[in-house]
Amino acid sequence: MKRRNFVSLVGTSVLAAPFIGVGACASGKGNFEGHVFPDLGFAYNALEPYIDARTMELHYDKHHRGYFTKFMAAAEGTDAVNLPMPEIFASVSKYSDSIRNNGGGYYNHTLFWENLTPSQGPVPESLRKALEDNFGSLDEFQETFGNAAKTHFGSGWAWLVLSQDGKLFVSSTPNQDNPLMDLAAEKGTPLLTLDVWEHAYYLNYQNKRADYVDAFWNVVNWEVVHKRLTNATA
Ligand code: MN3
Repeated sequence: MKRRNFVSLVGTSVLAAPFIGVGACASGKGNFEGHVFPDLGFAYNALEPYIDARTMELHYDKHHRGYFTKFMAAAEGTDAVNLPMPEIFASVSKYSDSIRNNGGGYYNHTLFWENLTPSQGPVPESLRKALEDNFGSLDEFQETFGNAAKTHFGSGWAWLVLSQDGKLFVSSTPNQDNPLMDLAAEKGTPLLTLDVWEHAYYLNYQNKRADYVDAFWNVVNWEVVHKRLTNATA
């Protein structure tokens, strides 16, 4: 069942959309195939013990779906209906707060599920080299990212980002903002993200966000991070 879900996920335009979206500056609108609520790609219990099934079910089927539904309602009657999310985010300050918040919630969770996997492989060599070049070592990158996730005040997201000038950096954003947004303090292409809203971990980890952040490294999909970097630099 897991395998079939995974195959269907990579085979659909739904999952391709965020990858296309990440490189939207180069690919333009031609690849846009509409806003779709994506498949999760693995069973709710697949990430246990690191992320528990109940949290995954609520997070995907209630929180993520809720953002998607509210975004679609907010987008109705505006040009956001026919624009890829990265293009909306590039001028998000011109849209309503609902498009910013719910569009961010829709898109950020899609990126987040994609960069999780129950069957983690090694860090691809060229990704490892990029992380070493920018952070000194893989360990130092993980420490920097982990600290951003652990110390971000309140609800938000931690990010590994590719800047316009080709450098990798770590940032965090409040609420459902992301580095693609014109109003983000530090802008670029997202390569890896971690949701640090309490709904992402509270059932299993309660107030211990740091334990959740440390556990995250066991389920990071390095292949996807590598693919996003490759697509963004192609
Ligand atoms: Mn969330």
